[in-house]
Amino acid sequence: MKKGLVIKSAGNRYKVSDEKGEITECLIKGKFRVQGLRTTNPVTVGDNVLFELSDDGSTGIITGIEERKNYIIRRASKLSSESQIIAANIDQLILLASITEPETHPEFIDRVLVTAGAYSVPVKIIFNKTDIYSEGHKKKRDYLIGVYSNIGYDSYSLSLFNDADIDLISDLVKDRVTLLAGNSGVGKSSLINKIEPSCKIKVENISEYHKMGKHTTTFAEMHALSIGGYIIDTPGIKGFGIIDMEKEEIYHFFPEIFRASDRCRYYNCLHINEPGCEVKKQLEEGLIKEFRYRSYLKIFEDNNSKYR
Ligand SMILES: Nc1nc2c(ncn2[C@@H]2O[C@H](COP(=O)(O)OP(=O)(O)OP(=O)(O)O)[C@@H](O)[C@H]2O)c(=O)[nH]1
Ligand SMILES: [Mg+2]
Ligand SMILES: [Zn+2]
Repeated sequence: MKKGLVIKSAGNRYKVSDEKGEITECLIKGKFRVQGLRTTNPVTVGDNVLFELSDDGSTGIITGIEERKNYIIRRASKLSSESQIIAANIDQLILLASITEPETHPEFIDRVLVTAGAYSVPVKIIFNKTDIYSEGHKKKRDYLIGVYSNIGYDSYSLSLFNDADIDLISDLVKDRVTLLAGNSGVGKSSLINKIEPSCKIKVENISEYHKMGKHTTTFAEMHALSIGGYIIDTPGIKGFGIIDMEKEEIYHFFPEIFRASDRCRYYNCLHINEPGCEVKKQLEEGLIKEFRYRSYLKIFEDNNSKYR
């Protein structure tokens, strides 16, 4: 019996790295269900597992999984109630975003923030590709960074094509397990290649992305960093949805709405159209931003209709 860390999952095959960093291709024995979750993948990247080597030592079978510190999941598909665990045992999530090529919609950012908040994973937001920003793009970036910083999220702006900016990223990821998220084409794989040039992850030219991005990365994969730590590259997360969240809970993960909710007239105010709602008041005063409130409503409505 050996102990290892799952560094890649593709279908029912897993790559497991042992203490020495030796990698074994593993399958799972039987069916095991973890923590009563209905998931399409019982084992995920970042899991600490027990495995047995085959007689010739070339492959392995995963026989057990250690309790997770945390994990992030998404719905397996729009129609399915099953979920897919993206990664486990994460120290932080870095949300890579861009104002252009491709644009990251604030609602996408907010969904990621809510999901990470719900699973107690700290988030940092990085706007990438500043080298191609117009003055208008820069204004928009400054606005968003202002809003998100005020709420309490560490937010940065850089270009992966600028070497000095790579040092900043190294500082952020060193000695930590980082889940890298962001819509397709923002530069997640490029970022890992910059920090760990030996990785050579496939990166597609942006012109090939047909505007919306085409998901060059299809499975989550964990990369060991020589500076210490790991980065998990994920497919440009679509349907990064919030699963199993009560609708009364959603605003808890919009920190500025949560703070305001203290002063709503009703303790169970959902900030939709209740009288004496402090959130609505702060919205009118511009203290809470329209786009954030819209994201809240969207997630609230989705949660009401599709999710349950
Ligand atoms: N101009 C500019 N282009 C960048 C920058 N960073 C990455 N790119 C380009 O953006 C394109 C997409 O990069 P990827 O690293 O494949 O993006 P990804 O986020 O991994 O995409 P998926 O795997 O589809 O989720 C590539 O052509 C990169 O060269 C940057 O700072 N500036
Ligand atoms: Mg990629
Ligand atoms: Zn309210």
